[in-house]
Amino acid sequence: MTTPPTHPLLDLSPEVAAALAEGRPVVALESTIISHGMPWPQNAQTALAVQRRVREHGAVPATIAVLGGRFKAGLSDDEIERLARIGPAAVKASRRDLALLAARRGDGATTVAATMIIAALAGIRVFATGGIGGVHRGAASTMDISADLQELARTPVAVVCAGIKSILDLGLTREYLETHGVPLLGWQCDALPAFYSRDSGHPVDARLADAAEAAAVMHAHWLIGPPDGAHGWGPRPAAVARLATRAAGAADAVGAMGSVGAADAVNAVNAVGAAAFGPAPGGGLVIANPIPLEHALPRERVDGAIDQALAEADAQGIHGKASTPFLLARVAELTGGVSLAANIQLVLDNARVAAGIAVAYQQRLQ
Ligand code: PSU
Ligand code: MN
Repeated sequence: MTTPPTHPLLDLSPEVAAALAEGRPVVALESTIISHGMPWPQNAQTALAVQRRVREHGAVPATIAVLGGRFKAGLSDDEIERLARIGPAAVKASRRDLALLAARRGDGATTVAATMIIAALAGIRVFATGGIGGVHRGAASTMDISADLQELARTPVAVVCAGIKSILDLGLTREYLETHGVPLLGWQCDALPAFYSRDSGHPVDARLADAAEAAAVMHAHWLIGPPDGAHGWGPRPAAVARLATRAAGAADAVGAMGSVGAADAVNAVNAVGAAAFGPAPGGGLVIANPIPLEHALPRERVDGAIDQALAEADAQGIHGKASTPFLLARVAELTGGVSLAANIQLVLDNARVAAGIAVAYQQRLQ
């Protein structure tokens, strides 16, 4: 088996590189949640605890950031602590920032969008976070729509989150995802969770029963999605190499006999696709996992803080990339420690669910 070249901008930690090469499950983790999503020192503690949770559930964590212009998948504890200490002074890096950071050898904490890009370049298909960006309230006039949504439309990564925070317009966010063909799936739930609370009053597209079903949907989504050779520069998983070998066998059979069984034909088509394009072309999926019941906050408790934070942002003319971090920080201040504690618990639970899905997806590829 020849190992394809890794991407020129990508650095995998030795642990992540080994896991990917051996076809073991890996879960990507973002770093804007560390720098801009939580205060020091809870941000560093949470980032490390999330990594432990991923390991406890059978996968290898790959925390992602840009350091010295390099796209890092897998950070050391020291690198995580450095980002956590810098906090909001770190560059919040979304898709449009990546090329500049690379060219100028800068450091950046990656948003959901940028983390998806780097995960996909590495060949990582599952990603756990807290909340994704979305369509902001008032977007009809501000046009403030998170680049996370466009990334979900184009980049083949399943994002496990606690739904969508109600600083955003949940109805419009659902419409946007629908337009762009992004499945919005509930993890053992029918209602779209709203981050601190388990039910936003909006539905998901479908309920997932378990990790095997999530893996089956991901697999099918990426068989349907248009092939894109740019994704998957990481070490080629052994499973893909095996599929390619099977495809070669099936092709030989066609040559020798002039015909082939249906199962072999399907395997051959899948394997040729997988071998040529990496295992997973197509766009992303959202898997929304409600905050554990015992940590959920009543909606009324958070709504007042959100309304006040939105009014303050408006009065202070806060917009663009500053908007989401401002709202997150203000809601956290206004609700005291309660929302931060809930935030930590939901991220940990998303890490558990994502690890299970990564294990099931990898088994599916074998
Ligand atoms: N929502 C949260 N917590 C977060 C974020 C969003 O509940 O930490 C962060 C994520 O990194 C997300 C980013 O990708 O904010 C979205 O920023 P923007 O709306 O500027 O795209
Ligand atoms: Mn925005």
